[in-house]
Amino acid sequence: MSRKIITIFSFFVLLSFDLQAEDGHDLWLRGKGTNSVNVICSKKSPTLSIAMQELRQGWQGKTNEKIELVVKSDKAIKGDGFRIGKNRIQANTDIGILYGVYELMRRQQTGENIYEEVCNPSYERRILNHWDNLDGTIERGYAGSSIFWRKGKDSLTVTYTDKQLWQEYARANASIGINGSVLNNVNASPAILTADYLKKTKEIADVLRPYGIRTYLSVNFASPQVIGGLKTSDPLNSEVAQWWKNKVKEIYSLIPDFGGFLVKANSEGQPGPQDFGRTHADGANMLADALSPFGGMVMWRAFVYNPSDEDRAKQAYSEFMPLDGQFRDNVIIQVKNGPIDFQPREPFSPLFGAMKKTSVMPELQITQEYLGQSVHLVYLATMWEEFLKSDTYQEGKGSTVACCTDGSLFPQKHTAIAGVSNIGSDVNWCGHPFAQSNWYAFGRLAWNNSLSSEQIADEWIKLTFSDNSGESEIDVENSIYSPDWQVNFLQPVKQMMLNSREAAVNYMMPLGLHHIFAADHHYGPGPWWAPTGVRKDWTPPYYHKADSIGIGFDRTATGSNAVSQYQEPLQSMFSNSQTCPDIYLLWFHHLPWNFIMKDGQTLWDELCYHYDKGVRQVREFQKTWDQVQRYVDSERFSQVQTKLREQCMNAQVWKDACLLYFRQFSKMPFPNDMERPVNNLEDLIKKDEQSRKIK
Ligand code: GCV
Repeated sequence: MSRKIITIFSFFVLLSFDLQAEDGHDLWLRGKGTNSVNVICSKKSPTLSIAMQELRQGWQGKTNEKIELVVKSDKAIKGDGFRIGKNRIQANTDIGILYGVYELMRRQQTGENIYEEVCNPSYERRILNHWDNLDGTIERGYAGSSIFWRKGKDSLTVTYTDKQLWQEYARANASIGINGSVLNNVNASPAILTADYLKKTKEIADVLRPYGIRTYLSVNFASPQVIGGLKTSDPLNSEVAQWWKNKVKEIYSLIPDFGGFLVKANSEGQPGPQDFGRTHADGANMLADALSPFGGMVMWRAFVYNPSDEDRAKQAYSEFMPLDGQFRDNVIIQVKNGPIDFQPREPFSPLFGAMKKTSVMPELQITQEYLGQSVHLVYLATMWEEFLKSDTYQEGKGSTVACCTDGSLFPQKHTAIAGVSNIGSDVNWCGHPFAQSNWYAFGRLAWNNSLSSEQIADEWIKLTFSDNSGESEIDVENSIYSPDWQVNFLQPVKQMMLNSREAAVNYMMPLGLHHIFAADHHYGPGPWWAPTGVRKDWTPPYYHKADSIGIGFDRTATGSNAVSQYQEPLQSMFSNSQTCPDIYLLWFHHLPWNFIMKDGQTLWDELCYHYDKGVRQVREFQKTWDQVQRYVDSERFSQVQTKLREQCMNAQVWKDACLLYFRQFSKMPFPNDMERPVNNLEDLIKKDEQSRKIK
């Protein structure tokens, strides 16, 4: 029987039998080899053994084909990059070979062309930040508990099962090019630097190493006092500096390839150099000096803001710009994508491209703290693509955030990108089957920051949902998926993913609104929440500023003047309500309810239509998903179906809560053709208060 006939036959078999249930644990690495392969490699190492094993167990090329793995330097290949061809992978490093193997296998499975090509990474360091606490909880984690730490007397033991899970974790990361893991929360317990925890860190590092993953730790700036018994943690005190040097030496004696420290200092109650009258540069440089003899890095976060009169969106820039050029070479400033805090949409942080004499790295949030957590289907690559392609204009047109951070525009000593992980102990790692796509997309963009969100979604769907082990959908000879599968599954699911972030923006906070979440949990709406005694910059009215005149935060020269932190022509474009893009309108402007938008609608009507559209978009996602049922195993199908139902109810609550609340100020009617709210504002407020009491 020819392959094509088998494919068609299998397709009908597929229609009549349920696909095998899948728990999602295998992520995008479900492909099984169908053919044998002859792998030749003259060098030996643990990493190369993994590369050979991966090829043998996953080969989907022609049977008995020969493939050569060659570790040999080549000027065209940078860092851990590789040269890929049908029968040969060449790299400067062993890990480069492993990356090449994963690339080759991905292409075999997705039917992408394989021709001779050099693939180099956009960033030297591609890092996951785990906000895992040492008691096993995860700050902003929605997929179970930590895979590294746990509570109680067993917290420091390491079992065979632990090691197996860490290995699976490492493999998944390596398959998408991630090469670093920060193992603990940025709100760091000083205990992480005690001997027992360092011993456990070494055990983790030993498992991650063959997969090319370096281990990093978040550190608490007050550690010299808390665990070292010193009277101060002043970075300019010689005893303090010596304490850190000794600690770093101890770490490297256990973990020779240790990556370095991540530091949250003088932010949200964390200690830092300013507690001793010193600057962020003083603090970062002291740690950098301790790490530098061993090749370690300091990733110093710019997420700083205080309850002052200055607009929160301006504070990181005000704090860090004057320090540009004062940091050691092995310090890199880690900046969140937007100036506030991982909102569904923010303009890029003005620090990107502005700090020209300092290495700067983007921090993205993979875990969906503000995007429906593990309930809402929101594919984040579209947001990250928008961010990376944002033009800062810092060196003229085309100075995108990507170029400003990957070393192509400024001679950054180091380049890096971080993503706050969405991984936990849940069997499918991420809680929502589609949240896996965000982990995947982060890795792919960190490797190649010019990839499109569409291409990444395409790859991910093929790897995650096709039944390629049974040849039922792939014509192996031509590596092409059946037209039916492409038209009726791949296309609609991809479209749903690509629309999902904009849908969330629509039903949560359209037109540049931001941070109108219910307090603490950041899940549902809470535009009303402003109890007395709470920091103003932690309450939604600080951000939406709705009143009888209008809505939005005036960040033009008549307001906080945050626009002045952007380069021209952005400054002028954002300042003028006629030229400011609609997506950022209420981020930069406080506008009257009857302000006329570019499409001729009033601002109030436009707001209503956006909320309404968001709800309708999720209803469409439900229909799309129901229509693809026959292509998905029942376990994952019903999981997603149930979550979409909840997302739809949540979207309705978002719309009703925000519109009913804002209408108290606008006093304008809902547009005639808009679906009416189905909830009462008083009930929604009461429910929100009750949920806080239960907590
Ligand atoms: C780890 C936000 C989150 C906090 C987080 C903080 C940060 O404020 O809500 O949970 O703390 O960002 O990035 O440091």
